[in-house]
Amino acid sequence: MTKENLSTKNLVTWCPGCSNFMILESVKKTLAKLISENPKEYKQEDFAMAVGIGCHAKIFDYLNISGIYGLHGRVIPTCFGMKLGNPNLHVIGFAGDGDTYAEGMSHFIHAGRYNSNMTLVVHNNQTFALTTGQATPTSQEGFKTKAQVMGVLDIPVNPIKLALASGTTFIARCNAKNIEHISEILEKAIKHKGFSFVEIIQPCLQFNIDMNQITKFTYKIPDNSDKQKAEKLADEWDYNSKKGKIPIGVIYQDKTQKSFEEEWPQLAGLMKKKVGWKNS
Ligand SMILES: Cc1ncc(C[n+]2csc(CCOP(=O)(O)OP(=O)(O)O)c2C)c(N)n1
Repeated sequence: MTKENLSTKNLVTWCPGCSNFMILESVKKTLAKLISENPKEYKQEDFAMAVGIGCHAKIFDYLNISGIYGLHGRVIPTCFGMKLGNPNLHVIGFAGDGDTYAEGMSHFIHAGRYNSNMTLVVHNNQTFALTTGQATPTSQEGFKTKAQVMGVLDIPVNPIKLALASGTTFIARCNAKNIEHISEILEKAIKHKGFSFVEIIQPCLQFNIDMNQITKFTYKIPDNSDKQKAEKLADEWDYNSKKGKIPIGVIYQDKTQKSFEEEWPQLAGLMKKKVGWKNS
């Protein structure tokens, strides 16, 4: 299995220099590694994805795994539906920050509570990029757009804190510019038995160039499983300031909770037999 097997022939239409290229590369690298190293556990045909609507969602056209091009804000319930249909699938959702933290916010909170065994990758460029740069709930204060001409007046939400508060059992943050690091974290997220949330901070070179500067504030942390420490790490960056520190890595992991699929006897039965409903 090579990264080429995971590529498609579709023309890539992201802007030149967009960090979505790096996210795509990291995903291919991770899946190729998992499939090559453990072909019994990880088969290309057992990976499935759902995407939202946005620049991030074009990954659907460039990544050679099955899936559903979803609706804006509905990546999580689409992934959840796939898991209910066949809990043996390795399901990955690719979503935008607008997608996840605006229209999709309630799904994000409940995903933490449900702890379904799937991975959510949020491409957080702090703007609704595809619709030409309006502010999302994680945009920085003062961010001037065509729709927010006075600059954003509201404080950004902190998705890491929300994930912690709603019981998410795997929470990580990455920087889109670091392919090696994303691959390392994504592998851990996919192997995690429960809901894994990987937020990838990325600049939007077209609509939120300001956040291009934040890379210099990022620093790597060792994997953490202490909740109080995770809360402190989450507090280190408020999605606003261009100073201070931005921790990247596994901010919190709890390996003790059962996943949704393990809790439900019907789904646990399908996993034991390694089949979906169709062949049960
Ligand atoms: C239900 C619904 N609401 C709104 C839209 C309009 N819409 C399409 S793409 C988009 C912006 C996407 O922004 P984000 O999720 O942050 O992804 P990005 O483009 O930044 O990757 C919006 C608001 C839509 N297509 N469907």
